[in-house]
Amino acid sequence: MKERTLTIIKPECVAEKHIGNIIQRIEKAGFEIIGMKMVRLKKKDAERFYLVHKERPFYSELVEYMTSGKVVAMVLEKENCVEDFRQFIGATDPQQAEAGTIRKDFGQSIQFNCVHASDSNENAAIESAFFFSTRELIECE
Ligand code: FUP
Repeated sequence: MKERTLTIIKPECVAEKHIGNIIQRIEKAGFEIIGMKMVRLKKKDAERFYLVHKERPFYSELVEYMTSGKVVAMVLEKENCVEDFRQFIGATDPQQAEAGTIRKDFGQSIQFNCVHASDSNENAAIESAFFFSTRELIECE
């Protein structure tokens, strides 16, 4: 069955003009883009998006970073999408990421790790609704 995931191309990656490269790799890997938008997150939005990390020491830095520039949010669709996309982007820390993954090739550090990806189907639905209304997502089926 097809699943969806939410990904974000993060500020440093947008600033370094990697949007095109990353989208090309995502498409070539078989993920269908069914929603896409560029936004500059407000502080309260980033705080809400990363609320699960509120108690972690890096929370305020993460919020500051994610509001520091434009980001590109996308909803992707594919069989086994959530797990496959996390494999495809590589480990959270780019230094630990496997060769050929997006984070390995474009990430700079555990914070500047170039893309976000949902970690479960449940979070994919929540995160997708954070950025997109239902009518903004293309029905592929
Ligand atoms: P991931 O699901 O791979 O994005 O990783 P986590 O849920 O563990 O972390 C969420 C975000 O917090 C990461 F994208 C980067 C950030 N982070 C830090 O900035 N510092 C850390 O030490 C760990 C994570």
